[in-house]
Amino acid sequence: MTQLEAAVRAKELRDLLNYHSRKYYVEDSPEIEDDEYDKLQRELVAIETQYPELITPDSPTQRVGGSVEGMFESVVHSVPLESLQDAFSIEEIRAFDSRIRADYPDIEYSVEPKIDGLSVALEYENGVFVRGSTRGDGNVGEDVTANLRTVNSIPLRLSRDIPFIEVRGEVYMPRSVFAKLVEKQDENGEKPFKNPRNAAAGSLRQKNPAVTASRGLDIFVFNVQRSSEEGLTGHRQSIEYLASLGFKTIPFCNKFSDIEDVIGELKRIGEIRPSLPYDTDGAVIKTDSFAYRAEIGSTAKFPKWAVAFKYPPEEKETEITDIEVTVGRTGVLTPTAVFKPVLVSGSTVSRATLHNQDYINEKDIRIGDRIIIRKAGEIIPEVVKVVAHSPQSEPFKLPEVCPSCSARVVREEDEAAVRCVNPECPAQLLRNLIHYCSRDAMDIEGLGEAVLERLVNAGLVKKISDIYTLKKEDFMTLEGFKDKSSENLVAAIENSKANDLSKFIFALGIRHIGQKAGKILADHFGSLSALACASLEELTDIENIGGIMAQSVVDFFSLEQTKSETERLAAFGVNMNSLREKLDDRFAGKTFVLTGTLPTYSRNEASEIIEKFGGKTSSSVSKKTDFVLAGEDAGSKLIKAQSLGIRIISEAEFNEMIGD
Ligand code: 0OX
Repeated sequence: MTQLEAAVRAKELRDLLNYHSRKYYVEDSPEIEDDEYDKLQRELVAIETQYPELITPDSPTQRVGGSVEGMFESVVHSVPLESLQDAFSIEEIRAFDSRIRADYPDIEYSVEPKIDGLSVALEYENGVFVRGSTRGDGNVGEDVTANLRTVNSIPLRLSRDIPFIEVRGEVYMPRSVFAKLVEKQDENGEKPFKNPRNAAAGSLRQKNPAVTASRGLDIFVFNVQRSSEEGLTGHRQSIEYLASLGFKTIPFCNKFSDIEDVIGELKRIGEIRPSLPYDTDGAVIKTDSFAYRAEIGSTAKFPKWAVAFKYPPEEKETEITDIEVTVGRTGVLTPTAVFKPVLVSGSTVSRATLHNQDYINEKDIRIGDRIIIRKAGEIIPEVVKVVAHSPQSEPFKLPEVCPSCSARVVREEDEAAVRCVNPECPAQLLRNLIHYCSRDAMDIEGLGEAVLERLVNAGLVKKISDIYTLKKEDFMTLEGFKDKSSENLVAAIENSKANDLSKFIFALGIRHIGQKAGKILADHFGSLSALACASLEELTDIENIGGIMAQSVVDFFSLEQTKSETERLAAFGVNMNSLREKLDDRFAGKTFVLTGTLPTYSRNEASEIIEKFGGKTSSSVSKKTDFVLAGEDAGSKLIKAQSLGIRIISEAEFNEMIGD
């Protein structure tokens, strides 16, 4: 393809992808299947990789990129993002109407939900998204363009290339996304976000846009702040105009002239609120006519032509009957309050997570307490506060031993979670087994999640070392296994015994000890027995082994279960000594970055060779990179290396360097 042909096709693909992205994310009415979309996207990526000069800021391939260094830049809003005065009763709404109606008897109001997220301003030049900022104090916000670009429902290009427009919208995290995020945070022992609003705020202020991209944020646009196009006379009309430009606009925005109808609409929105997939913290009543808005004006703080009606949060009182503690797949102990069932925000609830010990302490939650319950984000039951302790109650403490395996639990510094780190803990067994057998660990081909799950369910594997007791006949009892496949598996298990110590250390699944740390520890200690009796000081003295890693190693090897399990593994013949030979130091002080698919080496194989010659590998290209070893389909790393003038080598050149 010539560059000209590529440019034409790239433009065609961008328009197509932008159109389908709008159909999917904004209008919720996709016209093509996901894999068709992916195919188009891949074609565009291929063209842009070959001709990086063809990349445009509105390209759908450019949603994630460019991390923020230091502070976010300030943005002065040329039209302030005003806030709203609140009303907590219908009387206040009637009073608001009376004040306006005295001067404007033919007043019309639009009513829309008030989305509980963060206000942002989005600026477009010639139809292309150029800047996005937070509301801040209404006059000065922060430039979060790179993060807003990752929000799929924000168009990178409008449906018409109008010279200039700035709009305002509310970025939010859908409730379902929030629920999954909190579950993951609990599982990882991180402090969970309190509600979808905080989660959205935290996600929008990330320094790395890839993190924001993973957070599933969404937006509703509800205002034209300023525009090079004129002629809009009212709010409802402007919402339709915004939708025609490709924005996802605020839903349920209706116009009424009678205040009783406005009140009816407030009731209606109040009823559907619990079932909406996002949080709302009220409904906004706005004077629809822009001419009237200008006449009515604003106070120093708020527009006088609008008001936010706040719905009272639904809260119920009940009694905690128990606090249950469960162990998750990552070993975190999670307490859950069990209480007498109550109906809140449309459904009956009887349990609420208490997250961790700090959360329990902060609210002093105990068994037998009278408590107030509400739904955070209208979906997740939450203990708001304790009304009264029962007379004989005592502060609740998480158990000191794992409820699943009775091993002593640990709480790491700076962590909210208490964890069971016993490798044999049944609650974590499957996860540990999957990790142990995985490619970068003991690399037992054929022992993947599905087979391991069946072995565990059949009672054939109760701990990692049981893998080495498995015989051909054991596999034959599982459905789908024949003579040959069973023999292959037994052989793969046998082969794994000869792995290098670094792989074995990584395979043990010690928290915070990844592949790289596994190698460092193997190189330093040379044997598992030496590592097992290393002190905290000895560990922290090693370059690249931090305090958290060191403590984790010490905790792991102090468990009785670790001792018996590693002894059993050694008895089965699993190698526990370092086999890594250092060839020579030709790559000493050199850093390599691997990208794309190499013709013959896997990434791990290439990294191992580099390390055997004393070099290092890194996952990102920077000025410190010495070589980028690039294979087929190399993407952004290759482009970055080119722009930094870093030497790019092929596998063939690499082989020459190592004297293959
Ligand atoms: C919302 C929301 C916020 C425009 C002028 C004053 C307030 N959170 O959903 N603000 C406004 O209106 C601005 N409308 C909304 N729907």
